[in-house]
Order: sequence, then C-alpha cells, then structure tokens
Amino acid sequence: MKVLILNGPNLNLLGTREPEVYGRLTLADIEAQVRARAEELKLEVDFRQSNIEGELVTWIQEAKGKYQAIIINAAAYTHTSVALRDAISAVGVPTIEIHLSNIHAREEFRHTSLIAPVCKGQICGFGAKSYILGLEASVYVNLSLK
Ligand code: CA2
Repeated sequence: MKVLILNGPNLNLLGTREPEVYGRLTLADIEAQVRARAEELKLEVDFRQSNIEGELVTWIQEAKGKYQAIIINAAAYTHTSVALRDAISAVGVPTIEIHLSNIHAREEFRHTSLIAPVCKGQICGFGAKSYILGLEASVYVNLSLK
C-alpha cells in the first residue's frame, strides 16, 4: 500500500522557531519517524513539503490510481484553501487531515478547516505523533471504511 504525505507552507521551518507550539523536531526528524513506522506497517511512503498551494493541488490530483491514502498537514492553507478542498474532493483518494498542534485550542481563525469536510477524519494536537497516528489511520480507512 502506498501513502502520500503532504506538508504545507512553513513546515520546512520546524525545529527552528516556535518550539513551544510545534516542538523541537525538524520536518526531516518527523519524516524519519514516519519512515520507521511505515516500515513496520509495510507501507510505502512519499513524504513531500511545499510552500506553493498549486503544487500541493497538483500532487493531490496526481495521487489518483497511485496512492491508497493521502495524509495532509496543509498548515495555514487548512484555513484558507478552497483549491485544496476541491482537489481532495475531486480525486477521491481517502485523505486524513493532520496537525501538530490542537488547532481547536488556538486562535479562532484556526478552528475552521476548509478541508475537514472532505477528509475521512482529522488528527491534531499530538505533535509529531499526529503523523504516526495518521499513518495508522491510513491503514484503517483502507481496511474498514471502503
Ligand atoms: O499544527 C499544525 O500542524 C499546523 O498545521 C501548523 C501551521 C498552522 O498554520 C496551522 O494552523 C496548524 C503552521 C506551520 C508553520 O510552522 C512553523 C514552524 C516553525 C516556525 C514557524 C512556523
């Protein structure tokens, strides 16, 4: 089973600033943890980051027929992007929304996710473990929610 893991804008800065909100791990550290768990689960993962909305949209479109699940931390685009929502909805690949922080416990503008209604579910607030939980959920949605 192949899983596409997408990371949105500024997540390339992880580990350099705001450790009290996002932790001290870099995105490369998180990727290493994800790859270790993926090996145990016998999953093949592609792990990508972009600061460009359109690039994320293109990667979602291209996932059809290639990946059995998408895990996305859309970062700030979570709260703004109709384009990402439409792409997830159009492509029909089961998608899991994840966040490092608990977006519901933060500023009001982070409480709304435009992508949540077209995702299978949302995992937030567990730091880097949100990625691992997302990986496990990707197995689950392919087993029992098809
Ligand atoms: O908690 C999350 O994973 C977020 O998706 C992170 C986004 C934020 O806009 C969402 O509301 C919640 C921000 C990612 C930017 O990360 C930074 C890392 C270090 C320094 C500055 C930003």
